[in-house]
Amino acid sequence: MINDASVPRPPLNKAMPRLYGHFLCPYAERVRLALSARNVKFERCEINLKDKPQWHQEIEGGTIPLLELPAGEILKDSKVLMEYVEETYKNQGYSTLPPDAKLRAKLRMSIPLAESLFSAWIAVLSLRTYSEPEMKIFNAKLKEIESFLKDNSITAQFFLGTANPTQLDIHMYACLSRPYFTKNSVFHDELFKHMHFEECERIVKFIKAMQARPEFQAVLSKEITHHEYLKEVKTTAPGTKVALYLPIAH
Ligand SMILES: N[C@@H](CCC(=O)N[C@@H](CS)C(=O)NCC(=O)O)C(=O)O
Repeated sequence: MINDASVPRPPLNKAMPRLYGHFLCPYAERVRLALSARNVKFERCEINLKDKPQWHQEIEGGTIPLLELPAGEILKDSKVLMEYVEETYKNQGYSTLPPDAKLRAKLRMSIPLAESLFSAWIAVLSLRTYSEPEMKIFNAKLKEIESFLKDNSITAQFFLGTANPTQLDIHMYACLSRPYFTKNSVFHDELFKHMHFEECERIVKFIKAMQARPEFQAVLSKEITHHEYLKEVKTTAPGTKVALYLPIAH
């Protein structure tokens, strides 16, 4: 845990890869899920993005997630890292890519849909309070994703109808869970009540299915952490960004 700027860089872990991230970061969570799908043992190193050490700022501009390999190379960017994990640990866990090339193309074509929902959510949260135009855009995206699930998933659980989650599920989860975490949070009345999750039973089922996967239990971002963060966000001015801080409940 890198709680503040004074913490020195930990020595290289020669036994396993180390993932620099943060409990709340949706990009780091994607990588943790991809590693867990492939049953990879890795070390977690959570960094306080509000008070970054110099050494972290010097690696790839102080972003997360970063994957430090046992030989010392550092890889960055969640999509790149997910692909790296998929290709490097072929013989363990399960693949997060469907075997059919057309389905893989569809998966890659559909990631922007998850990202557009996330952007719509950031616009909603940044206002701190209900605003019809932003919420309309968010709910339209939610509906589009619900229709995608209806049209593509026979099991009505994962996005491409697969038995195990794919990279699309991982992207979708990271983007859908954040707005869903406003349920029972300080933004419940202000925001959650205006989100049309009650009309999106497939999405809710999907979120719960991801949260129930045994291989993800140790690495999923927790509700308690999001609720604490949202409390902090509520005390700040609209439009300001609250850096992912430490320590935080987890
Ligand atoms: N494209 C990058 C985006 C990663 C990203 O935006 N990470 C945020 C944290 S969630 C970050 O490092 N922000 C730098 C900061 O807050 O100082 C990826 O997919 O990994």
